[in-house]
Formats: sequence, C-alpha cells, structure tokens
Amino acid sequence: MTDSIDILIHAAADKGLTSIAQKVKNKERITDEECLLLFEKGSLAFVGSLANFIRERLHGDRTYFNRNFHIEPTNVCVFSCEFCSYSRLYAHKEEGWELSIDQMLDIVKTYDGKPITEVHIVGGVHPKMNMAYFIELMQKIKAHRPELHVKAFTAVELDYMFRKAKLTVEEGMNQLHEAGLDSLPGGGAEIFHPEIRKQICEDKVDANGWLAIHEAAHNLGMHSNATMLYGHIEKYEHRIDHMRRLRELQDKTGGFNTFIPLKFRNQDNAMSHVPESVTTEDMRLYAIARIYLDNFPHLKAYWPMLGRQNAQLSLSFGVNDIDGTIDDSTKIYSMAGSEEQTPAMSTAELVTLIKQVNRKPIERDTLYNEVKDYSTVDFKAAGFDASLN
Ligand code: V47
Ligand code: SF4
Repeated sequence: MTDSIDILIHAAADKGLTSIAQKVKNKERITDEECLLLFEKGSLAFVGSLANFIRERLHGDRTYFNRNFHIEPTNVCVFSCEFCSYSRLYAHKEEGWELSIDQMLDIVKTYDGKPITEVHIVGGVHPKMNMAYFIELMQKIKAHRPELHVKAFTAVELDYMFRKAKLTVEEGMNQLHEAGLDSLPGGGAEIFHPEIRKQICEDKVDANGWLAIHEAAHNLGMHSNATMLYGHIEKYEHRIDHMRRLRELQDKTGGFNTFIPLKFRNQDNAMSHVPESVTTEDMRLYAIARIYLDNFPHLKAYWPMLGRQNAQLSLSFGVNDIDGTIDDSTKIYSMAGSEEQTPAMSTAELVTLIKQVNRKPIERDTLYNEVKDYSTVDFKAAGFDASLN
C-alpha cells in the first residue's frame, strides 16, 4: 500500500498536490484550501486513488449493505424546497398521501418473519402530524417488533415538531428517544451555506439548527448520518463549507456514522432547468469527501438516487456502503427522475453487485455491526434460495 501511494506522491509533484498525498499517507488532515485544490486540479484518477487508499486502510474490501425498508408517512409539506419533486402543499393535500398510524404499523407487519433490521421513516413536514402522533408511532412499532432499529425523521421534521410542541431540542429528542427512536437519518442538510440555502430552501431549519439537533441526538448516545445535496447551483466553496461544519461537529461528538452525498435530480421540480452533474463529477465528489472527512468512519452511495451501476463504480472512489434492500418503499428519488423507478434489490442482487467489483459484501445493521459476511456465499449454488432474498 505504501508503495502505491508513493507513486501518487511522485505523480502529483507538478500540480502542487504532492503535500496532499503526503498528508494522506501520514494520516494528517487536509485543509479547506487543499480541498479546493483537489476540486480544481485533482484528476479523477488522482483523487480516486487517494480515496481508495483511505478506504482500504479503513475497511479493506469490506463493503456494507443492510436489509431495510422505508416508510414515508406523508408527502404533504409546509415547505416548498425548490429541488423537491415529492412534496405537496397542505392546500393540495388530496394530490398527496397521509398515512395513519395503523397504516404505518400494517407496513411494519408485512415484514414479520423477514430478516429486516431497519425501518427508515422520513417524509414531508405535515402541519398536523405532531410529537404525540410520532411518539405513538414509535411506541407501537417497538411494542410490535422491539429489535427493529428505527432510524427516523430529518432534522427539518424534528425542528418543526419540537417548535410546535414548544419543546427545547434536548427535551424533544429525549421524548422521541424514550418512545423508541434509535437514530437519525442524514436528510435535510442540503447545503448549509446561507447564500445557497436561501435560494433552494429558504424557510426551513438553518445550518446551526440542523447541527444542534444532531448534536443533541449524539449527546443522548444516539448515532446519525449526514447528507449533502450537491450538483445544482452550489460551488466547490459551498461543498467545502458544508463538509467543514460536519467535520467540526464530528470532532466534538463522534456521533456521525456515515456521510451520504445526494446527487441533485432535476425532474418535475422548480429547478428542472439546472442540469444534473455528470458521473465523473459524482465520483470526484465521493473521493474528495473521503479524503476531507477524515473523522467519518463510512461513506455511503445511496443507490436509489445514484443508480446501481454508478453506486457500484463509487466503490472504487472511497465509498464503502451502498445502503440497503429498500423494497420499493421510497418515492423521493423516483419522483425526481432517478432511473431507479421501483427501487428494490434482493440480498442476492446487492451481494452480486459488490462481488462484481471484487469487494467483500458484508450485511450490517444500522450501527455497522456485522450481521453476515457474504463473501463466500454462492447464491447460484444455493439455487437463489428465496429465504436469502
Ligand atoms: O433531505 C430531495 C434529498 C433527502 C431531491 O441517512 C433530493 O441513511 C436529490 O436524506 N434530488 C432525503 N436529492 C433522503 C435522505 C436519505 C436517503 C437515504 C439514506 C439516508 C440515511 C438519508 O433527499 C432530502 C433531500 O436532501 N432530496 N429531493 C432531489 N430532487
Ligand atoms: Fe418538504 Fe423535505 Fe420536500 Fe423540503 S425536501 S419540500 S422539507 S419534503
């Protein structure tokens, strides 16, 4: 490994990038200026090789996925983010959906007897679905299936819920945690920088509010993820500012599991005139995020948004997690134009995808405990046993 990075250090000499490769070799943190240099001057091969070096130093070939499903309680939302293809205003709620607690519990029950480890619950910010509603939902899910990990609510949903209930962030988080909320997904972060935030999602929780909610969760011993919506009107400086704020909070709490860059998809939203990023730029971003976020243990490519082949490609650019089976239970990306119109992958498909690029498929739970090592499981020999799907 050391030899290969020495070759990179040599190759980078004429572009002012040598010291970055040297820092990666020495496990030193890169600065914001160095990160900008990577965005502006780093070739795909250079940033990819450095990111892959870090990924293999951290995880070897281990590549994680989980068995999960989503519940989207509603797409009715008090906000109107410019990039969102999914939400409907309350005044037009008949165009959207609103699930009752019993309907959501029925979804959970359809997985009875199936080896699912996580439910991911995220939706629009509905003016009438409040703390009491979601506390009851958490309690009922846990009463039905106590071991199912509940990863739920973006900081945007939580901020609205807490403010409406006149609770401090700490009080609100504590109540939901006690009711059964295990961890937070990374949504709602978008781009933290106010210059961009005010153009794409002006009225929802700002950067400090988002970070304070995740900090409160971390202080209760809960873990969370962090996302960044990229590839629209933001500049490299805004991406770096976003990642710097995350890196600082992670230094303080250590509570983030995964960073998830979310590629902006432009179908049927108010930003449809903005072109989507190209694959090389997607891969460069993954790689640079892996280099910059030295205190994040994992980097995830969310395949329903990126597409399964690009998710597979990202495994050579620093990514070590491709999320889960999903089971066609989310609409956010299909409505925004992702090629994955019915996102569902069996365990056999996920394992095959990972093995095709010579990585080691590991089923994990939400907190990255190993559930099963699939590197030696031969699905063909097992006759594609449905019980493994
Ligand atoms: O907050 C909405 C994004 C997020 C678009 O934590 C869009 O494991 C691109 O956060 N183009 C919700 N992105 C999804 C999310 C998530 C997904 C998977 C795993 C995890 C995790 C978190 O989706 C929103 C917003 O940033 N989004 N519309 C769009 N047109
Ligand atoms: Fe509402 Fe979330 Fe869509 Fe914004 S991204 S409009 S908060 S559902």
